[in-house]
Amino acid sequence: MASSVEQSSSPLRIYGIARTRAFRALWVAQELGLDFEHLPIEIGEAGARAPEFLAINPNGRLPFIVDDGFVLFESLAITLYLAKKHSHGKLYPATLQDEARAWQWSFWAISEVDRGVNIWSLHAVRLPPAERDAQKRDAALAVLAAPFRVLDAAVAMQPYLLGGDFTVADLNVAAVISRAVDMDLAGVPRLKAWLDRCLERPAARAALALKAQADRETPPDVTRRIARINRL
Ligand SMILES: N[C@@H](CCC(=O)N[C@@H](CS)C(=O)NCC(=O)O)C(=O)O
Repeated sequence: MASSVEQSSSPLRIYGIARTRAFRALWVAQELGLDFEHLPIEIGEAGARAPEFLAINPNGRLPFIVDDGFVLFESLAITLYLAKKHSHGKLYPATLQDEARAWQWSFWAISEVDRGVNIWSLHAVRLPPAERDAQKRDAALAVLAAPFRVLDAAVAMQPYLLGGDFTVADLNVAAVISRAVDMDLAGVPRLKAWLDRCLERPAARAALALKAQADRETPPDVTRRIARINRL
């Protein structure tokens, strides 16, 4: 059943600091040119797990949105919902089959690559060098090798996942693996070219700038907490 909260002055509120999976919601909102309010709350007790936010999203995780009183959590459900609401037949596919393929790639991204990319980025880039675990980093790369080959092949003969046009399928997969831009992707050159194409879009660049700023402002203690809370 849908939950609802009191109406705010903005039609759409996106909760979550841009360093988190809130980046995905921020990207789609920019892509759609929406009027929205960003509430960059943190993870944990001081943020998403504080009583006032648990009352909206009882999972205590980020992101979540409130859209005209309609509450939604799960980052890729949010992108699919907003794309379908505001761009049916364009960013959101028009046909039943293409819609199903957008779901397919979204579920694929969450189940096949989301955790691996996060573990890799923490232990290759985001934790202080002395605290990075090379075994975890290499194990994550090993897990990602097969799905990355699948993605590389999917964009070998066409510029985007569903064909000639950028859709929410591309946005979801590229957002999930966006931190892979720091990886050596020489072995999957078509994936790399596709990822660059997606992340060079003005809306992606705007959301990436928020993410980069949040990364820069994140103290090491918070990064350690992220690794601990999310068991990465
Ligand atoms: N599958 C969820 C995952 C949400 C999630 O794990 N969010 C992280 C931040 S990126 C979080 O809130 N972690 C802190 C916690 O679990 O307390 C989604 O895609 O929205």
